[in-house]
Amino acid sequence: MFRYKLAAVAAATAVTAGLGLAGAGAANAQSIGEHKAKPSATVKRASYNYAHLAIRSVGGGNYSVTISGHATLTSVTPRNFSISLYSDDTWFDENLFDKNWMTTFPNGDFWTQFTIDGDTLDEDWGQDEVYARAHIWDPALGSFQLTTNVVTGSF
Ligand SMILES: [Ca+2]
Ligand SMILES: [Ca+2]
Repeated sequence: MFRYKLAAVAAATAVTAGLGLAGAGAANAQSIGEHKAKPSATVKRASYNYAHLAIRSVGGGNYSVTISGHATLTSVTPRNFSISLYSDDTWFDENLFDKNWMTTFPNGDFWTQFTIDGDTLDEDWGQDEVYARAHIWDPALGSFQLTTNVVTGSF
């Protein structure tokens, strides 16, 4: 009973505001509503996206490659995450390796690890520069890419 009365009062107030101060009343109601609908945690989560590449020798001319990061997503769908490794070069960044159809964690974090031979990473005479891109899919945002740091080595 009490709730019904409150709702009726609120509705009457909204109508009065709408009739009396159409512009200001509507704007105030909207900004208050938005403030309540977006807790600060959501805003913080939206403020960072990143991808990180690490490469370490595991012996026998092989290397362990790890790509990790975070993507701010509206929702997580299966197979929403792929990666590509590239050589960092002056004229043409060659695609060295792909790993497709992985899925991010529910919070948008992602992580993948694989072992690759040094010949694949040996993209230059002398020193090699390798980076990765994470390809992310979101049903509302579409597809986007996050580029990692460049790892330098003699692979
Ligand atoms: Ca290079
Ligand atoms: Ca090389």
